[in-house]
Amino acid sequence: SGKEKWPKGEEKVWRAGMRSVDKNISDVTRSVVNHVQTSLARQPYNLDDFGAYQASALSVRDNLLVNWNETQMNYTRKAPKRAYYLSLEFLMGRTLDNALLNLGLKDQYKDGVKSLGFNMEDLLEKERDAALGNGGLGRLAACYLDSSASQELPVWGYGLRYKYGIFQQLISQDGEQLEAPDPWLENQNPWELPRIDVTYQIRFYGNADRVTDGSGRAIWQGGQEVLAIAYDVMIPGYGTKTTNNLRLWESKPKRGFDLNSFNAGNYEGAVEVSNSADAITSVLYPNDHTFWTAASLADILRRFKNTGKPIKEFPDYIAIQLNDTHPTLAIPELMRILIDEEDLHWNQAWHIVTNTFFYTNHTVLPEALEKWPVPLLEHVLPRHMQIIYDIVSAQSYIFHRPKLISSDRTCMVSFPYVHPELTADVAPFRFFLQAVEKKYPGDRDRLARMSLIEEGAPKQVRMAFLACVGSRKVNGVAELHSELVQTTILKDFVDFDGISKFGNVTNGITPRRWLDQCNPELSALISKTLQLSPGAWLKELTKLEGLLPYAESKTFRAEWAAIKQRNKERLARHVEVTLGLKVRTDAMYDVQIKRLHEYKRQTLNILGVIHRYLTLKSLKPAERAKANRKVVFFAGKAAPAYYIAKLTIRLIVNVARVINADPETNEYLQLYFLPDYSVSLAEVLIPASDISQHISTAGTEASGTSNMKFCLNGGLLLGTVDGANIEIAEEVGESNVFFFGHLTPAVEDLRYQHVYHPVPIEQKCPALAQVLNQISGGLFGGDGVYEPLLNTIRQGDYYLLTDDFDSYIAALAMVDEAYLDKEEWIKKSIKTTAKMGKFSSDRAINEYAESYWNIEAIPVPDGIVA
Ligand code: 73E
Repeated sequence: SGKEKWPKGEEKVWRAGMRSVDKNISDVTRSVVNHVQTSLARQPYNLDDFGAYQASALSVRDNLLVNWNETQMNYTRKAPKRAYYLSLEFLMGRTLDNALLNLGLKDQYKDGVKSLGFNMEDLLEKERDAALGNGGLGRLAACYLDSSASQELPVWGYGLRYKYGIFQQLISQDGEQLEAPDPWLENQNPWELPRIDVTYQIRFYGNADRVTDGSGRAIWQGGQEVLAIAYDVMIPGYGTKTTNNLRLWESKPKRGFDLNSFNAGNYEGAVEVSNSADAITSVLYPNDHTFWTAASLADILRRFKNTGKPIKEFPDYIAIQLNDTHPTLAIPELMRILIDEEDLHWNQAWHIVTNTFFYTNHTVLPEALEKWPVPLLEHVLPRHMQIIYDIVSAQSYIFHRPKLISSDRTCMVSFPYVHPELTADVAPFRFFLQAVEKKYPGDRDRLARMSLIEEGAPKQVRMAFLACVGSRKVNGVAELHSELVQTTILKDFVDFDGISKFGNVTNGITPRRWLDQCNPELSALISKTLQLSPGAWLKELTKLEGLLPYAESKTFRAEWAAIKQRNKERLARHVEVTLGLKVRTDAMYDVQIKRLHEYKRQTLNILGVIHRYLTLKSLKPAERAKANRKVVFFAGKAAPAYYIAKLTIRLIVNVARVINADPETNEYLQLYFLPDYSVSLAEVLIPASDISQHISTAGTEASGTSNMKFCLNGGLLLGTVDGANIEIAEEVGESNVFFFGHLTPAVEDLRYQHVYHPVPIEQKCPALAQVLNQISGGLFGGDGVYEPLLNTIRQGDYYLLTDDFDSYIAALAMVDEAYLDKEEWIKKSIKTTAKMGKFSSDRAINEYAESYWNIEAIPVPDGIVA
């Protein structure tokens, strides 16, 4: 009829697609048309971009499913050792483009949707990010899934199917962060498969009564049960059939279950949850945590039992990686299953557990180390708390077993956490504790320091200690960080267990998403230059070294620079479309994008911007005209309750308003805070950057992973000697990075000086004092609102801004100077990309597979797996 409009007039193709046997139509086109008709029940006319995206996604999903089924069948048949990655966060971002890349179907689908009147790039933009995480830790999990599948490793992820992703960030008139919910599932999610056949019942509350037969068992009953339902997300490997699984759990009330009181949980009020500064939001609800760890373990156990192997072989077939302490309750949960349900002896169970789990620590910041109140655990998970008490006791027993033989069995010592009902089998440790005391006479501090349970009101379980004693190995995420783990927070455990339990796996990033997908032009130039197919270097990233000689080629440098320029223009277009702001593209792009946190020192950056602004203002026009033109970008979310972080955002936004409106300087300096930072926004920002900032106080940023992403895309690094910055500099050469600031060993002493020998800022750092005074004086408005933020620097200055400011400004000046020599700069950029091979998550995941999990690649054979 007259009103019905076929998309861009491609009526013939649509009609052919609808007749399923037309030979002139590609399979892709036919499949998309078919999904429009059947899955979406829509008519081709008036189909919008979103509908076309949905149909394309469902069509791609069909391809994934074939591979997914074959992969799982192959695993079942071969029954290899498998690894499971337990993480509370998976920051997946968008899927369609990644799935097409990994399947090798990008061109087919681009052409397919084009023949139906659509542009693939527009369709990709219709997908919502899966933002089930906060930042680096969750994105790391996503990169590791990509690499596991690409390396054909039998690895599954387990996590939670949150109804809402991380909040959407809005910026108010005043420049304040506002939070809106992210109902990401609202439009249905074509990438998940509900598995109503895979469900488990998970218990909470109730009573756990020890059986007095000396077996260590207990009977846990009563309380309430909640249903865990599995949703599977397919994880395709790049250039391989292997398609792994990410299983996310949804909770559903059992009939008669009062979900409201479950969620509101009176336990919340029962104990004050300590989340000082709420720095990194870990929501300390043990019901969430156990609910999914328990479901995951039940699922893992069921799969293991299907192989028919005896339970004692569990660790030969299963490795479980704990992504930080959030899933640590898996340790007492597996103990519970083995003792109470599988009838194993306590020691046998402990042997299995401590050979199954592996723990990755992601932070040494004391306020971010999880502690759970004992009364809360006792209430919600009485049996788990009992087991934790038993571990506390057995911990010392196991550590000191050799000495037990000679210990004198007559005298009982009182140890703070000997459970009175401890079973006979575990009891020997009581005698042994005397030996501990003998070994460290008077060193009750050590016992208290190492106990899984911290004294206080209330007592709290130290989750990092529990994860450590319950795991076979413990690792940090960059060399410096791993060393700090071993010499600070877990030092006593290194003394007890020996250093061989502790290791390092430096983080990595997937070059598929973080180069090929986000920077297609650069990827194409690299393939052309190396004369390799993308697959040949994207899976062997050290091949990038082949670019080094081309740094000397003027034509290559020109191509390299032109791509950077077009990426700046792409970013500028994005800012114009989304925010209506015009960004100049003939300038250096300086980017800092990450969660807002005092230790990451976005404040140092904004104070540096203000300093630059004041300096520009003080110059005569002729002098100013010589200045390097620069656009500074910030993006990042602050935890909703993190007051100082939110103030920092407010300051950045209001400084931007003043600076961008100043006709005297805005040719030389522009500043933007891009709201609602996400994986997808990072994909536009990173390829456009000339320089990015990673400027944490030395010793505070465990690794950082965006530093790797920028460098891989030819952006240079301005940073402190911290986290993975150090290893990046080792690879690319110190002459190609801009380092500044005090080093980790100096930090403690500097903090001491701040407290005991404070020097007024005017004296210590006049340039900084001037900047602070301008803010206080109202140059950026705010009527004094910034004082609490400024006072963190004036008083105490825990993150050492007053110590590092001058060297920071000097480093920025060196960046400007280096940028003046464009050809040299591009050389640095090329050399940086060329030396980033180490930071592929393929390398990292292979280290876990070989040195931790002891698993091997299980390729899916050609042909149908029977
Ligand atoms: O340095 C980053 C690191 O690159 C670190 O801060 C981050 O993990 C990244 C990946 O290893 C991290 N996130 C958390 N702790 N460290 C965290 C803690 C509690 C809740 C959520 C995230």
